[in-house]
Amino acid sequence: MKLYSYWRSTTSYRLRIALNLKQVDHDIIAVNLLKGEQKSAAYRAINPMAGVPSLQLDDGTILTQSMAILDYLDATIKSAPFVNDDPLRAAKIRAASHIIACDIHPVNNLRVGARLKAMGHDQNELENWMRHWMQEGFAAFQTLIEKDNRFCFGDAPSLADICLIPQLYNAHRWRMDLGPFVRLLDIEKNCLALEAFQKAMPEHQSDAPFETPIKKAPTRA
Ligand SMILES: N[C@@H](CCC(=O)N[C@@H](CS)C(=O)NCC(=O)O)C(=O)O
Repeated sequence: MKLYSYWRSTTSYRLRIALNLKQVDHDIIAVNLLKGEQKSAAYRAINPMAGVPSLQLDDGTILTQSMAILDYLDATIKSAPFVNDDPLRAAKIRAASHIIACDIHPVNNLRVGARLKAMGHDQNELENWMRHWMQEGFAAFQTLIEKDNRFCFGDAPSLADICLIPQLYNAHRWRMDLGPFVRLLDIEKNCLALEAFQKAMPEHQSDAPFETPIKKAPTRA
């Protein structure tokens, strides 16, 4: 498979984690969002919404929309399930995941920030905007997940963790006060102790403008 990805894109980060959890061999094709490569005619032919990620399957089929691709991977590869077989539990996992995928990410996307700036807002206002939506979304997310398991739902990463960890990366990037979200930070520590998550981290991507060696997974006390 081929994953069209940008190192700092949180939706690409979701898929990098997922492909690692499912142990799918894949090549990464970097699309530089800062250079606007996603808007080129060649890339729009792959993804008409001009965003990453896109996933090309071995038979050449191209899939778009990270949540749809995650569903496809989960339906076709049974190991490391992303949602539970129980429909009620699956709905709860999806509800938490959609807070990030539908309520936080779209309003904080690069193109939304660019539009806000074009309307006269400065960088400081843009960062406050992004922190606002993360604050609201994380507060709701934290009430929907389980209280004391290693991950959002149970003892293995689910779709909710796959969505949460990239969004937390953005929260750190934009210097959000995560004091009220200790449960989320605890889950982040548990996820980033796993190789599938570590290998997916933005700073470990070949298109990142700097290189950091993959740290050894910390052992859990
Ligand atoms: N809903 C889409 C969103 C894809 C998306 O817009 N990704 C961002 C990066 S996280 C992007 O490519 N933005 C480009 C832009 O806004 O110009 C998905 O989940 O795949």
